[in-house]
Amino acid sequence: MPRPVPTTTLAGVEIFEGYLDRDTQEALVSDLRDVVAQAPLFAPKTRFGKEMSVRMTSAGRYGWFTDACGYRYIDAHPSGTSWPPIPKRILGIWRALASKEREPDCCLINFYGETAKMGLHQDRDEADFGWPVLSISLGDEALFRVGGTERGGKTQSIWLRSGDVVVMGGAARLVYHGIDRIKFGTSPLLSQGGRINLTLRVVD
Ligand code: MD6
Ligand code: FE
Repeated sequence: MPRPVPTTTLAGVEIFEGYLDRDTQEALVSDLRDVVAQAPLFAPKTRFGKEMSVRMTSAGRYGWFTDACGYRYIDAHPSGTSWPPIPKRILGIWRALASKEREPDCCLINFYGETAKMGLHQDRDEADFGWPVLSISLGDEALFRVGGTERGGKTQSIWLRSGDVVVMGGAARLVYHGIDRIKFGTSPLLSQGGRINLTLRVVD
């Protein structure tokens, strides 16, 4: 299969709008319920001591974590249990759009409730920026802001919807990006509302 063409490109960030159909989205939610049953969502604190508004957990060899010691990858859930494997269906999306050469080491799962957001950041806790980062949006719409590789540059925004996939690679691997807000209740996928974002990365 040739690689699909992005429907939109924003500062080099590729967006595949509507890439996942509704059945696939539902199957992913079911996969994630199994992951969260083994590795429950938690609300991490940044190194500044502030609790993040998203709740998170991970699957894979590594999970992303933050506390007073800073941002890093850790090899077990904070409870001590190992991170569950990344569901096969998620690896298939990575293979189709990100890389057939290597599988991701981490699938970070972020859950956004009604008031959650994510400040502008770069994904730079990985060893090799030659590998892309892929993200999957499920549930409510979210306003995604993309800037350049320097903080304070001009930014552009796009609404991400359930089933959209984003790939940040090449010259766009280190662009600043964040979620300004979600539009709660805009998707029927999650019965209680909210949004899930999955980010897949090669870590080391
Ligand atoms: C989000 N996304 O969509 C936040 N990071 O909730 C990210 O932080 C992100 O979409 C790296 C690559 C793609 C992304
Ligand atoms: Fe990110």
